Amino acid sequence: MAPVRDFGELQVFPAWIADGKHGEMKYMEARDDAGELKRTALARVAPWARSVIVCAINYNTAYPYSTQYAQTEDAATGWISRYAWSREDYHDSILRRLKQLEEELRALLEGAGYWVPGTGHLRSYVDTGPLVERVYAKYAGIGWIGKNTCIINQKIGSWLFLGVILTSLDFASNHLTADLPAPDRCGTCTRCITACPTQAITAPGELDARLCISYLTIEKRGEIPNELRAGMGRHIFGCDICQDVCPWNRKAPVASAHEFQPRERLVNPALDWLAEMQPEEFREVFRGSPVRRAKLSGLRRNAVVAMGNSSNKKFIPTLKKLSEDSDAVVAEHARWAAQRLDSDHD
Ligand code: B12
Ligand code: SF4
Ligand code: SF4
Repeated sequence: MAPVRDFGELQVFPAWIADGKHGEMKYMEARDDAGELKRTALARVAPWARSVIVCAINYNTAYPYSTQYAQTEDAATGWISRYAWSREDYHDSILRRLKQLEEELRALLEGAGYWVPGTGHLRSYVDTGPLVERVYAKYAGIGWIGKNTCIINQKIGSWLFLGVILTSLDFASNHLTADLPAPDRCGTCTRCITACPTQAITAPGELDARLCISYLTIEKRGEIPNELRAGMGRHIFGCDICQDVCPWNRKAPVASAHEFQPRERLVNPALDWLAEMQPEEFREVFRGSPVRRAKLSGLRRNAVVAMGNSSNKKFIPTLKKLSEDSDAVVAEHARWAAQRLDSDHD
């Protein structure tokens, strides 16, 4: 639980937007009637809000990390990030859990005489609320904001989804007098910064989304800038590297929830399968999956770039064929990839 406050970290956000570090994620720029960025204007956008209940759930599953696969695999496969191979889109599964919690809380408070039906508010969000979730997670005591910008819990690590319930109840007014927020335990470690293939972590805790593989593979539409393609390696959707290398994830517990378990074939999937996927199969394989956000065109584009980065010359005939694809973006990336493999020396 965190109180609604103008936390110092929130001042980073407007500068981040002004510098254009959000790239093409226009929804991050949403403003209220006064022209303030909605995500840092909670007190104005929801003037009734007094406290934020922040929930975190572990989505780790018992599969090796991408950094381990990269050393052992035969370069014919790619990487769909740990959060996205799940059976259900986390937005749906977390929101369902939050709504259930809302109901239970309402009933509990009503029973105790703290809630009069028809008054007060409880409103749940996953990603889309008028707030920067990680800042509230920090002040709710869930963890510290690591140098990789992720919330890290000392016992669980960072494989966490966050969800928030805004409430008009003043649960948290004295809350910050407790041992919160959690102390920063990154210390002198800089593993995530060093391991990031595209140097997207430009300073401890600061990320330029335009350089981040997660942004490039999930949010970026159309062409991926030429100079960033090689750094994407064999990532198809999202990126886990800055969390894979984090010492706090070395012993991360595994979640048992069914919805976070991988869909068949999505752990380290075959690149040619994805690059040549047709709309019908896309709909079938990714029904209700977060991967749908990239759309078929984006997924195929990413798979083609990964083939180009694979050093696997077996892909050249497929890439030459895809160079003539009716999807102009796929075709252009396939030409780039074929050329890259052609010029690779054995
Ligand atoms: C846009 C977005 C992205 C963008 C931008 C990421 C980013 N770091 O900003 C992209 C597409 C790249 C992305 C990637 C990922 N995302 Co994302 N993303 C979001 C979203 C919707 C908004 C984040 C945001 O506001 N960014 C703007 C920046 C400025 O804010 P911030 O990084 O949170 O930074 C705050 C603090 O770090 C602090 N701060 C920043 N710099 C500094 C510097 C100093 C010195 C200090 C003291 C503080 C400080 O102030 C900032 C706020 O003003 C949130 C959900 C939400 N509504 O909050 C999910 C969210 C952050 N993402 C999440 C996840 C899981 C991921 C990925 C792991 C997915 C993947 N595997 O590919 C990666 C991780 C990449 C990474 N290292 O961050 C989770 C994070 C869970 C966690 N444990 O932290 C969230 C909370 C979604 C959720 N509901 O669970 N994401
Ligand atoms: S998600 Fe990948 S590309 Fe983005 S900051 Fe982390 S390591 Fe770098
Ligand atoms: S890898 Fe090291 S510096 Fe990066 S978030 Fe983890 S502990 Fe912090």
